[in-house]
Amino acid sequence: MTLAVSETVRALGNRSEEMIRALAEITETEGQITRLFLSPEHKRAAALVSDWMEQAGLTVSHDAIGTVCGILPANRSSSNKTLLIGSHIDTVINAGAYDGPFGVVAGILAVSEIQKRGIELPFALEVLAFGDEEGVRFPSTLLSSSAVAGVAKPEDLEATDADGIRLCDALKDFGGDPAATAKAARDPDSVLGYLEVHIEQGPVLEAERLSVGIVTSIAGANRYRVTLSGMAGHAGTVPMHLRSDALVGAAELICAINQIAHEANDHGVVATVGELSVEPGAVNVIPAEVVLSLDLRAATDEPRHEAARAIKQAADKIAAKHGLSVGFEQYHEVSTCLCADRFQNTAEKAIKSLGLRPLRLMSGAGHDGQAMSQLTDIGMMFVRCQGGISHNPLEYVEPHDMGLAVEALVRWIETIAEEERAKS
Ligand code: HGY
Ligand code: MN
Ligand code: MN
Repeated sequence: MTLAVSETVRALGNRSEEMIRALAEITETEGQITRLFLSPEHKRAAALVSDWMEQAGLTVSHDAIGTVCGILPANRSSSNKTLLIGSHIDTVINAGAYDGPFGVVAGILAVSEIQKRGIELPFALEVLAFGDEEGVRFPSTLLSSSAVAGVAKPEDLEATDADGIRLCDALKDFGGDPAATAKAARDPDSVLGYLEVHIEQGPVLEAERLSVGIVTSIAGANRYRVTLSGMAGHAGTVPMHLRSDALVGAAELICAINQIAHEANDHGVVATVGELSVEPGAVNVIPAEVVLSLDLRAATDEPRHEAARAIKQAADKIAAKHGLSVGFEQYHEVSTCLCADRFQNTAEKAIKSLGLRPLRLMSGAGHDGQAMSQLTDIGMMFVRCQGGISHNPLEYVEPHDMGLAVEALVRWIETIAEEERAKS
């Protein structure tokens, strides 16, 4: 890498870190990062991202579901197509600073660099900052990107959060327009593709001592709400063999889920119970009802379906043993999603032009690309994160790696432009 390039990479990395830190300040809870969909914090983050997009020379708009869109028209338009670049600005609870935001920051900085360098593109560029990728506030996920992809369903807007607030009402308060979400959908013929730069959220790049990598596919996933219902009773008077204790059943089910995933680990099956509620939740009352969340994923679809079947069979056995009823409400399913060869290959060229080894790897984490793949071809590039830690305040990305990822994104876009010009 020449001195000039490494100077540019350093500056891009430092600017990325400044922008990441500015976004990290916007949180509902002092001392941690929590920024949920359609919250006041989401609104403030969207306003900050809009400012950055305007400073980068983009024409900014907000779609009906709150996505911030910044367009750079083609300067020599031989096609009426737009290359979309995006990621999300919502977070999990007590999150890291980079999961999502870095993809938006990288897109803005890359588009700014392309203009600074006078790079001519035969297509327009548009940076998108999605507000509902994590799906933590409402039982939905990938809703903003699904709206852009034209696959969001009206019933998705009826979901309610833990306070009983309907998504459509929260969207109105946010300044969005539930009745117009269909208008957020893009015409597939107007889109060249969708690129996303994201932290790896896993240990591979660090183990391979690489700053960036090329994503081959994104693991499919199911999300469920599982309800076990038993019988409330007096903790002092009901003998153990006469109880229908929903929490004991839930505890056995959680261990069974864990065991099933361990046994199918060769297929990349992972299962997580992240939420649990107990009713009535009193020290001297036998638990009557437990609701737990289940997040189930695998490298390919069949092992995930197989694990789901095994978990439901185990649940039925445990429910029968404890005199409980058990119900699985699936509220999300997305199949394994492939990144287009043309975007993997152009990403490889871009990474090689930086003198870096181009490693290809799958993503166990979900991304907006899963929704966007229903609109257009997608490509993803990963950047190394320390210890592979994510969904954790310890999440950290070296500024140098961020600078390299932004420079790689600029070259990725240039390589795609060369390919497009060669076609015409
Ligand atoms: O859950 C995921 O994989 C993503 O972080 N939303
Ligand atoms: Mn993410
Ligand atoms: Mn995430």
